[in-house]
Amino acid sequence: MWKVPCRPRQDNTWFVSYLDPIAIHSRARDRLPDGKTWSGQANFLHEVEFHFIPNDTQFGQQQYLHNTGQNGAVAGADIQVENAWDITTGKPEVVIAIIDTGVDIDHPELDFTKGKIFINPGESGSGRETNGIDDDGNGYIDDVNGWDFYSQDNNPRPGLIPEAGPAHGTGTAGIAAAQGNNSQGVAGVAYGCRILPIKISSDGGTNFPSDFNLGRAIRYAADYADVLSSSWGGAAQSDAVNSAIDYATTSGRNAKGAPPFFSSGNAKSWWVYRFPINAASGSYCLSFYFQVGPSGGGGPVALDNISLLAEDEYTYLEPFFPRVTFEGGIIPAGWSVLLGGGATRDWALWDGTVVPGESYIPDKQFHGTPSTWCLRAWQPGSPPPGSWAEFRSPYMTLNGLYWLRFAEFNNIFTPDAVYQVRLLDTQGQVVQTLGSMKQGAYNGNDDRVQYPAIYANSIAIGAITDNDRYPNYSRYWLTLNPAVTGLFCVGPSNEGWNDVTTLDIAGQNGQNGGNVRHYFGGTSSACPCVAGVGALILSKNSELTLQQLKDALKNGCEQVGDETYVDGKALHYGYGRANAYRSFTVIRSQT
Ligand SMILES: [Ca+2]
Ligand SMILES: [Ca+2]
Ligand SMILES: [Ca+2]
Ligand SMILES: [Ca+2]
Repeated sequence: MWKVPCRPRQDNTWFVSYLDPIAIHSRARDRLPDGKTWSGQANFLHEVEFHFIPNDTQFGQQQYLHNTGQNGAVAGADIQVENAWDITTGKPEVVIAIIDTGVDIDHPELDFTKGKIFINPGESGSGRETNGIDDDGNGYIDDVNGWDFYSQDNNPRPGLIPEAGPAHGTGTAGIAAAQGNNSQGVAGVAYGCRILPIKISSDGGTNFPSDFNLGRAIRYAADYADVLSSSWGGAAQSDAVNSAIDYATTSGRNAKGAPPFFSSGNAKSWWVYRFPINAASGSYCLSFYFQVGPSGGGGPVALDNISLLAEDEYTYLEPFFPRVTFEGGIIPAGWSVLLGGGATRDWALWDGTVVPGESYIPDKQFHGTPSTWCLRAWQPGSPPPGSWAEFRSPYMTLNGLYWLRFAEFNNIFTPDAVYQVRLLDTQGQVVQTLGSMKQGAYNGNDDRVQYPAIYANSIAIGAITDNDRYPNYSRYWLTLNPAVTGLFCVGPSNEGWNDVTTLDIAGQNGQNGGNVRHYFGGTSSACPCVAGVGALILSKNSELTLQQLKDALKNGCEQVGDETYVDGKALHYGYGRANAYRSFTVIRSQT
């Protein structure tokens, strides 16, 4: 007899139990309505541990998704998405608006012809895409795949020029939903979901529309998308933008409320640089060269965590594998300090102790590392104009393309000071200036969450490194409204041991000549990462209200990082690091 004809599912799969397994096929046929066919298979019970790993060629470099401890990162410091993917990789009905510099919808990983991009049903079919008529009467002509709110046209693509600026939106879109498990490139967090590209910049990625048009962009996103991801900010408060955010949270998703994720903004003192090296076969050394300019004055600079990466922009190489950290107060063997022009104490080891009388100090160590020591160039009093200090690596054999990666702090405040990284030949001559550090990169202590992330109805997303440390750039301060916290939660990003690998504009355009980039990060990266988690949660349960979605995100967060959580929150991390699988577990218990 039938024990239980149970678990009918929408896809016409039934789970049945029968005491006589031999007879199950004939009995099942007997009970089917006319015209229906039957196929069945045994359902063996066994212990399984799911860990779906997609076949994307660079998935192993996406430590923000699956952190195995790459290059010194902390295993597990990720959003635990591979476990969530066993339940859903995102549904195409769930749409993520990427409000940014435009999205490369011709990219093979975001291909609008292959269902990766939202299609406006009111502007598609029967030639409505290109008839020059606003067929759906929404105020936008032929808006079939998003809208450009800067140029006011229906082309949401970025500027196609070989520069990194326009590639920002393709990078954020890739983190959220690059096509996964397609044997190429990367996998997005919610790669089964679709992207709605909302362009809010000029082709160069540098100019932005009026507050009025920013408001229209957010309202448009709220009308068609389930999740809004905005990796921008810094302007003054605006009623147009505030009311659009309110509109998303109240009218979005058929009045269930669409989550408006905003990056908290980047600030502060330490930076990770990458400079390209292009060397003909030979022996070279690196020089970090700092010279006080003719107008005098200096300001402290500091240096830490020097690595050499392969041409692939990811693999750490000898001769200082994985990195020079100065830990224990030791200058590594073979490195040397040269002084000249009257300099007396530049490029010395420093343990982070505040030096009395200094008006400008690197106020914090490089938080992305467990490091205490760094190398620091600073001279008390008035260093003589023209005095210089050089920190030289040992000689090494190079041949071809490499990347030099290092962490740097500087507060050089005179425009004529020189702070460069150089490649020297065996005669000590400069054969290539790899790059210059920007003057005054240190920008004070304004760590406040930027607007619009700071707005009460926004969801502000900060960043955490791949070793669960505060990355120093991630803005976190509380809002002026004590009832509202500055930061909701954090997503894994750069300034630990690895940067963020995501999509680049396809081909020669964008940050590099390929389809993928390896040097992305900031809160710009953390925001679409968490927005992707939000899209996965809504793919699992589309009925959640905005508040339920926020609760699922919040209760899934891991309380990680190097500080104490009070009432569930930490100053630099909000509710903690987003975790897709834990949020799924929370929803299971909620529903
Ligand atoms: Ca229209
Ligand atoms: Ca039309
Ligand atoms: Ca892929
Ligand atoms: Ca490219």
